[in-house]
Amino acid sequence: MKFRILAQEGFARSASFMGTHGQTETPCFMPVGTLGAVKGLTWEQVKGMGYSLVLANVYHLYLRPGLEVIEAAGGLHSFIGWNGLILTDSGGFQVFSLGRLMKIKEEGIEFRSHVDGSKHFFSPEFVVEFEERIGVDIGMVLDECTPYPATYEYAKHSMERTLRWAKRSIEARTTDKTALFGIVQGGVYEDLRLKCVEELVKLPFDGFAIGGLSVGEPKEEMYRITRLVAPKLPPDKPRYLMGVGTPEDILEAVEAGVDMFDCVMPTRNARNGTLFTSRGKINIKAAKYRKDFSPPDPECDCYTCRNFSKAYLRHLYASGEMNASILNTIHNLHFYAKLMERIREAIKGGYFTEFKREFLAKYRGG
Ligand code: PRF
Ligand code: ZN
Repeated sequence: MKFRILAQEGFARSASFMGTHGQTETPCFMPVGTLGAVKGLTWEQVKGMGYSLVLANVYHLYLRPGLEVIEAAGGLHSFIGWNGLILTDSGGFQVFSLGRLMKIKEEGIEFRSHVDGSKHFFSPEFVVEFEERIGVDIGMVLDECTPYPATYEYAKHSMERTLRWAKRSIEARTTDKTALFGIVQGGVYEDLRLKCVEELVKLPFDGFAIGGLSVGEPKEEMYRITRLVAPKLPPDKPRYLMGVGTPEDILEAVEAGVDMFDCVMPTRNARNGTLFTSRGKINIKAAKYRKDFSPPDPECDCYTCRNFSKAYLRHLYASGEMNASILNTIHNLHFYAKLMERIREAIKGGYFTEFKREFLAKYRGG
């Protein structure tokens, strides 16, 4: 793994990340392909938008199709037919949100599958082994995403356990083909966050993530913790803000020094008929679009905006056509790709602050 800073403006930076299966420029957004697919799109379309790093999930892939099938296929890349970079989240977060969590023990987490109710156990060592065996470019360690709200005592114990798991994850490593990222927890408590950073950066991780945010806390809390934590992480390693976010969130976090993002929002919203445009979000279901033959975003040059009107997309949605999901997803992921590209250009050109202000004025102004 190689990470090279290309330009910097304040805390914001643009860099190039090189992994086992290719290269990406940061700040970047990772489309969510939890089960080994970005819903509604082919990899050719994903690549065509400029994405070269996607996200998948250990929890889901472990349950279905399972390690045996992925290994027999020759690893995750060959199994899913994607030749770019892959990052897998460790599954801890998904166990908490999806599966029926049974018990968090010092040894690991016990849970029941959301698929068939069967019992399973994840240890930090097993997660690292799984990520190495399926051959992903970046693996995330097993952590506990502290819920919001949480008492100081709970957040402290949970953060300390996440730290002990981080140490065990580092010791479980057997290859540098899979880069390993540590995760900062600590809830909304500044001293816990700082303590977690202090201990975590002593370990030889290839990058660091900020977890436990965007879990229901007010935006200002999320920005406060991001602005506190990001600049304290090693400047020569990538920084990843997990599960974030809206275009506004991304701009705020880039300004604080974050390099990588993932979020279900552009893909999930697309399937619900919500489109991101340069003048804010629109809902394609709205009656006012019945005879609106203009594209979703006149400033967008994606396949959807070049060829189809809001009236047609509304009709597809109302009729339950699968092309509604596909065309909306193409637009939203293109919008996010373009946003990240403009952010990188702005940092390199030294005008990120102005870009942020102008983008938000228009986006919020409608
Ligand atoms: N931990 C992990 N994955 C995550 C999170 C976390 O805290 C979040 C929180 N926004 C999203 N995905 N492992
Ligand atoms: Zn478009």
